[in-house]
Amino acid sequence: MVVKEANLDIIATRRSQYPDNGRPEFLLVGRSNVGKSSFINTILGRKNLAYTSSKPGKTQTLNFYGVNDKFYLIDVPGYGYATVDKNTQAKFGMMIEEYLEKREQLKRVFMLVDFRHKPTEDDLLMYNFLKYYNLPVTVIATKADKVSGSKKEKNLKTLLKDLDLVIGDDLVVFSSVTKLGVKEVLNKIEEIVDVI
Ligand SMILES: Nc1nc2c(ncn2[C@@H]2O[C@H](COP(=O)(O)OP(=O)(O)O)[C@@H](O)[C@H]2O)c(=O)[nH]1
Ligand SMILES: [Mg+2]
Repeated sequence: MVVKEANLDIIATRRSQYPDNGRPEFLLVGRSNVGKSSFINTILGRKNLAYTSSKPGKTQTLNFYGVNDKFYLIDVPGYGYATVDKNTQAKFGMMIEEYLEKREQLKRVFMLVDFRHKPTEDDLLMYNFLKYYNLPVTVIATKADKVSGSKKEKNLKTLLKDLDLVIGDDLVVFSSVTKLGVKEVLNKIEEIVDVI
């Protein structure tokens, strides 16, 4: 797939604000700093489309990035599973549940985890939460460039064992620095978008 066009089309907090053109959607979830914005910029081949920063942001919104007038990638900036206060967490929970509950356009979730570490309690909770909604998941193991050769296999084993993926779910080892995994992700998206 060649990314010809990519724009931040819609910023939403409520269902009434979501796009209504029926295009397939892919949601990104993951702790703050895991590399969600970098993932968007990298797979779309844009330097600064999605805002990246080492500081978690404050606004909790669903950001719909329209690609080639064919599908949306959705980023949820400013959310760190456990790092925000209870009130913010509750608001986020409602926003994401409102979205997940009934969204036929949602075709697959990209769940980002840090390849350098064991999945956190929050990562495991999020995976189970997504399974509760029966959503197909591709786990993206980010920052692979920071994992040395000898550790790669060990970390991969730990991830697969701890997450215990259901049939149909899969995992892509990814790096925004070396672009490892970019083609694999784009092919996955293309496969889904093209059959619709
Ligand atoms: N080495 C390396 N750093 C990364 C990678 N992806 C993201 N980062 C860095 O991790 C930090 C957080 O990334 P960001 O995309 O803003 O994470 P977000 O909060 O999940 O959107 C930034 O300093 C990025 O440059 C990667 O694949 N490799
Ligand atoms: Mg971000």
